[in-house]
Amino acid sequence: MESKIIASLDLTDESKLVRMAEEIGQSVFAIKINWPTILSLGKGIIKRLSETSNIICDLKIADIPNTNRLIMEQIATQHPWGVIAHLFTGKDSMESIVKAAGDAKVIGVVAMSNPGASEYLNGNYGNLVEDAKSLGCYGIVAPGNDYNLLERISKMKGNLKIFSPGVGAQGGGYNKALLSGADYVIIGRSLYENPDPIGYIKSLERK
Ligand code: BMP
Repeated sequence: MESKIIASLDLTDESKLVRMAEEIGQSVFAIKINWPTILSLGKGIIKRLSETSNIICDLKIADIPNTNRLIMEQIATQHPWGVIAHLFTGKDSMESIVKAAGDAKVIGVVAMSNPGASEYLNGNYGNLVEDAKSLGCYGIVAPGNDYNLLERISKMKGNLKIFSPGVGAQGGGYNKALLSGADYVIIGRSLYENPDPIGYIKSLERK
């Protein structure tokens, strides 16, 4: 069965990152990389890691349409499997990303896993999910450590896939996130800091 785990390899040391990607890349659905990795190693790391797994670039793009297009065009040259962008900047900003994404799947953020996300962002998930559907997103990001919110979001997701971080280091549980509606679970520190990452992946999938 295809894995539902996305390994968030938030590493800045190239040899450590490549070693880990080679070790786990075929055992997970995808590897997600974020700003620290791309700032440290350059965008060429996207293509390099694509030899090991599907790569999702977590850039949380959140600017005016023209700047979003310029960012997306740079990333599209590396042909990642997917890219994460914000939806809160409005429909025009997301439209511009989807248009420039080429083959990359666009995943929009509708709610986040950190405690402060409840101050401004998470109350607006309803509008953001509707925008993700109508603007051609492939999926959405919703927290895997807030089961109640995740369930509410999953009831309105339509054909969108839900990608859920917040599992492991941020307190969420792998099975609980899946039972609450996640299609894929994003796991960072508890996986890449584990001395036996493959054993950890297997232990999650066995439960
Ligand atoms: P960790 O499992 O180590 O907490 O990492 C989670 C990863 O998911 C990080 O790369 C973080 O930036 C990202 N993330 C998150 O934690 N919460 C969100 O709401 C959205 C994210 O992209």
